[in-house]
Amino acid sequence: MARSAPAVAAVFLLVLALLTLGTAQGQQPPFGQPTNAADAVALRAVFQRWRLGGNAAGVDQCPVVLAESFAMNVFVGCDCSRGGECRITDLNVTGYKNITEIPRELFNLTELVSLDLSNNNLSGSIPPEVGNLSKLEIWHFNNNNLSGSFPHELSLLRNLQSLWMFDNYIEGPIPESIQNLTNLTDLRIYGMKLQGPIPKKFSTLSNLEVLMLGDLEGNSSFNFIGEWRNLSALSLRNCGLTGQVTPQNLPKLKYLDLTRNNLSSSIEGLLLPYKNSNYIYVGENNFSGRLPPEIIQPSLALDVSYNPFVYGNLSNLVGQPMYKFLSFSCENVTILNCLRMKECNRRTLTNSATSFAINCGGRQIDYSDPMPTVFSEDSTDLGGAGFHINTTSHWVVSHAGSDPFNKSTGIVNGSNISGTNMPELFKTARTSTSSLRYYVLGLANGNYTVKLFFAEIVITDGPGQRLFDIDIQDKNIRKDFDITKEAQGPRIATNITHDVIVDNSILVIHLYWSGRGTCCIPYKGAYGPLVKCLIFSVTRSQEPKISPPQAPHSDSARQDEKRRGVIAGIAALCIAAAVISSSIVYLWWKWVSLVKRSMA
Ligand SMILES: *[C@@H]1O[C@H](CO)[C@@H](O)[C@H](O)[C@H]1NC(C)=O
Ligand SMILES: *[C@@H]1O[C@H](CO)[C@@H](O)[C@H](O)[C@H]1NC(C)=O
Ligand SMILES: *[C@@H]1O[C@H](CO)[C@@H](O)[C@H](O)[C@H]1NC(C)=O
Ligand SMILES: *[C@@H]1O[C@H](CO)[C@@H](O)[C@H](O)[C@H]1NC(C)=O
Ligand SMILES: *[C@@H]1O[C@H](CO)[C@@H](O)[C@H](O)[C@H]1NC(C)=O
Ligand SMILES: *[C@@H]1O[C@H](CO)[C@@H](O)[C@H](O)[C@H]1NC(C)=O
Ligand SMILES: *[C@@H]1O[C@H](CO)[C@@H](O)[C@H](O)[C@H]1NC(C)=O
Ligand SMILES: *[C@@H]1O[C@H](CO)[C@@H](O)[C@H](O)[C@H]1NC(C)=O
Ligand SMILES: *[C@@H]1O[C@H](CO)[C@@H](O)[C@H](O)[C@H]1NC(C)=O
Ligand SMILES: *[C@@H]1O[C@H](CO)[C@@H](O)[C@H](O)[C@H]1NC(C)=O
Ligand SMILES: *[C@@H]1O[C@H](CO)[C@@H](O)[C@H](O)[C@H]1NC(C)=O
Ligand SMILES: CC(=O)N[C@H]1CO[C@H](CO)[C@@H](O)[C@@H]1O
Repeated sequence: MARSAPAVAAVFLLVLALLTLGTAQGQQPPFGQPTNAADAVALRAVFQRWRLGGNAAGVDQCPVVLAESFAMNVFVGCDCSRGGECRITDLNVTGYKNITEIPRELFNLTELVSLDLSNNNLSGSIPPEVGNLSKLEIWHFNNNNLSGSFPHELSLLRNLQSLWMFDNYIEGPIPESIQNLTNLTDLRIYGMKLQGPIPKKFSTLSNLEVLMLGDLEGNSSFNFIGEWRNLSALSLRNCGLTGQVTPQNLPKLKYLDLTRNNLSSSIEGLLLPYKNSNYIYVGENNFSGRLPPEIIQPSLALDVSYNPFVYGNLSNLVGQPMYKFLSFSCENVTILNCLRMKECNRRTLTNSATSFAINCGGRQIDYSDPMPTVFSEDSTDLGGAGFHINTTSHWVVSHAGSDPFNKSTGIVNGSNISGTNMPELFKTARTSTSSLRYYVLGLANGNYTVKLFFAEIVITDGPGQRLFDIDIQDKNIRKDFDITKEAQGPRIATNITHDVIVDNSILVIHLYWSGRGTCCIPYKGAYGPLVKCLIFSVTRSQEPKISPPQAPHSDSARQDEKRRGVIAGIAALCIAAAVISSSIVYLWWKWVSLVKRSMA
């Protein structure tokens, strides 16, 4: 193939940069050593199919490195240690949304040890020829559009150590044959359409360090955990797990996420063995019993919320610094007692604010236009799990979640937001890698219009994608919501409107991650929901009927029960990883009704 001098020079410079950075393989070839002819033919064919023509120039001489942006990368690495020619051992092509197929020629590169095709737009099913790549140790194809059933040929890849296949559309059962991959240290399968049960034989994967399974249909029981001495992160969110959790010997466990399953057993028995962990998320299950006080310590982010039978005493913790690490249902009486907000249900309409707003992740801002509104401050760092209560305005923000591999403060900044006449509000945001809930308490019962405002200020460049779900009043209103798509670009404000009925004086808005969207672009943990503003107002209904809020000691036990159920989980609901970045919650509350009332 003819090559122009500038192309050679460019490749040379890139190679130099790579060598200088020392990011490549241990066995760096001396520059200019030829690539094995068959490998070169195969790779050139692959690059032609992907129209990565510029890079094909370097195919005969390894390595090839091209970074078009921080997330769009092409890298070819070689092993030249055997007999003068280089075999291609590494291939990374990531971040190309115009790459939609896996060329068959790729499977001629049988010496591949590491193959990273994540964050492209690959579709169709995984070709059976993948079984030819028997030397693979790393195979990442997460964040694509692959479908079909779980590739059985995977079990031929006996040397696999790291397998990332999350966020695709692969369906069907998880095959038992994964048990054959005994060298696996890092297995991540979630955000797809797979069915449980999780094969019991997973327990034989004794080298696991990271296991992340999630979003499975059907039920699984907790019987696949082995003697995983090196396991540091275990995430089994939304896996349909039922029954008891049997205590396991996982001495290195630092991160445990069992959110949104149906597990029952004593919370004490579950937590105590892991009291030296850093993150424990076990919300939305059926655990029971007393929360052991010794587990509550500043080094642990804990979420035990929405476990109706768990109880403990929170009141002595409110106001303590450590309480920001907690996220759990309070004493089963009612959390309002613990939060000293008993009176909020008794608020009368005349005491109510005429408008109500929150500036998520930011300071208080007063607006007079388009309508007079004070955006309440919401800048508390909620750590890995926590909640903030505004007792004067009667709202609560609750967050649970953290990326196992990346700490984040939960608050991010952005700038240059267009499409809004309130750009000031879009400068900050609250983030959470799992779930974020906003509660507004003491509302007059009636029909409300909720308006949610968004703008993507984190994933503003390149191929990263944020997808999250939105529930209002426990009802899902959006699945895989994509702000950038909705707004037709990053840094552009958008909004959605939804009508709800408030019948127990509480409005709950829940934003959560359900396993989809990129995990690591532009940085690890940059996934999950993001919200700018919420506006509440009574609907445009002709004559909104405002019923007085229930008194706390209502005769209606059922009503009380319902309220307790909702409030008790006040702090967490860590359903999934929610990055609420750049969020402003703008609660415009009862404005219409009050205007109507005062006019009447
Ligand atoms: C791939 O390998 C097969 C034989 O194993 C060969 O027939 C074919 O030409 C190769 N294709 C490329 C593009 O290398
Ligand atoms: C994908 O985009 C890159 C530029 O970013 C371009 O070089 C390549 O030719 C495109 N590939 C396809 C298949 O269109
Ligand atoms: C290639 O991909 C592997 C697996 O994701 C990664 O560990 C490695 O750092 C990447 N190499 C380069 C040079 O991008
Ligand atoms: C991914 O590929 C499909 C075709 O398979 C195309 O319709 C879609 O627009 C592509 N996605 C992106 C983000 O480019
Ligand atoms: C996934 O691929 C299908 C075609 O197989 C296409 O219609 C769809 O748009 C793709 N989805 C995305 C998100 O690119
Ligand atoms: C697994 O890892 C061990 C030690 O690194 C290695 O000797 C072995 O070849 C690998 N492959 C299989 C299939 O066990
Ligand atoms: C792989 O695991 C299955 C059980 O799921 C077993 O029947 C099969 O013999 C194993 N294959 C190999 C090659 O060991
Ligand atoms: C809280 O629940 C536990 C167990 O269900 C029960 O024993 C206890 O009496 C309850 N406490 C209160 C104050 O209701
Ligand atoms: C609660 O919100 C009001 C504005 O609505 C604000 O003035 C007050 O400082 C907030 N309180 C706390 C504790 O954040
Ligand atoms: C909400 O979005 C619509 C377009 O979808 C826009 O016309 C409207 O001005 C937005 N509302 C606010 C208050 O920004
Ligand atoms: C609230 O909405 C429901 C159904 O959406 C309707 O039946 C009811 O009349 C509405 N109430 C008011 C006060 O507008
Ligand atoms: C050389 C080699 O192993 N080729 C195999 C690649 O995979 C296909 C499909 O599984 C097989 O048919 C080939 O024999």
